[in-house]
Amino acid sequence: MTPDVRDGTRRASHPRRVSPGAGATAVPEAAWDRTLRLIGRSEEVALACHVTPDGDALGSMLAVGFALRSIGKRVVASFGDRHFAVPRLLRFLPGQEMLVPPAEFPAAPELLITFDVSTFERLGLLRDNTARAGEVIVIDHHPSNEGFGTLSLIDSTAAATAVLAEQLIYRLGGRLDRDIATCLYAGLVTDTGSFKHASTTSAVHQMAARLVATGLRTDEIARELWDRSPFGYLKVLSAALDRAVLEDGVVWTYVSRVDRAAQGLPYAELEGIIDIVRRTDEAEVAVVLKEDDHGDWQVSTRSKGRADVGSVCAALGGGGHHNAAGYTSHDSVEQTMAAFRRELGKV
Ligand SMILES: [Mn+2]
Repeated sequence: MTPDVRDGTRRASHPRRVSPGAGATAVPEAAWDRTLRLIGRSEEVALACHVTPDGDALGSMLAVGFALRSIGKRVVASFGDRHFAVPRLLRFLPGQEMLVPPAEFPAAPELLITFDVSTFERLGLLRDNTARAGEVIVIDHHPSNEGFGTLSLIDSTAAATAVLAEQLIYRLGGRLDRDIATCLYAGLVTDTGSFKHASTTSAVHQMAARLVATGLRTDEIARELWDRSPFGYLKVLSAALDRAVLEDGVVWTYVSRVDRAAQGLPYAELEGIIDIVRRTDEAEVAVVLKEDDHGDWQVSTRSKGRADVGSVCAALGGGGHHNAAGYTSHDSVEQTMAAFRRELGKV
């Protein structure tokens, strides 16, 4: 061991903290460097994630928000939903004081960073703000990402956007504390389906270990994310399962606005239904149509691996991953399923 390592001067001479998983992403070093330069010259950084945010979108955004604040940046964060509200499942996440409704978001941010947003459309009400931004850094892991920004940090091999968010935090000179780790962990467990999906690599578990080491209550996070619902959920789930159809390897069902209204159940509570439907042994593909508050059908799809539902949903105007994807349909349930089957037959 050389003296400069022992007394720490070598470490101190490095311009940035070396991350435990450095080099583990497919993002080119030049893109990281440019990101740090853009952040370095900005006093305020605007952050956006996709509409109806999930744990990965909101968690990644808030985690990076904490790190930016710790290096003295002003941070403003949002997502472009018409009815701006953090989904109930994610209200336990720290850092929500960084959030503002779309109407209070900077009209033309100097620097905007997006999280888990695969298409311009998924910015919702923040599309104009994004179009007018000076620089737009897109941080994402969707293979279908359109690359709508001025700089892309996209790694389709990453299990979650949270993986890239962790890298950015280290490169900013930040370190994991319990708040940051809670946000990143929410992203990691959401997108790996509680470490069940094929994306759950050893690197994922190593990241989880780093996060848990900050003192997270993983049991409490799990209960918040998956193990609680209002009683009305049972009734809506029952109606959805009762009308489930199994045909030619596809299991599908739907939940209408009427179903939800009868139980006073918000749309966001329907998230987990696909996970029950997709367990059907006889089906290779699972589909759940969920009618949102505007009368559109939000179509969630899952594959066990043979069919690429990501391509199917992309062809229908949505996007996602090989085994988990979705899109919006303005047609009836019957027309929506007919169109889905047509596309599924092509892949
Ligand atoms: Mn994600």
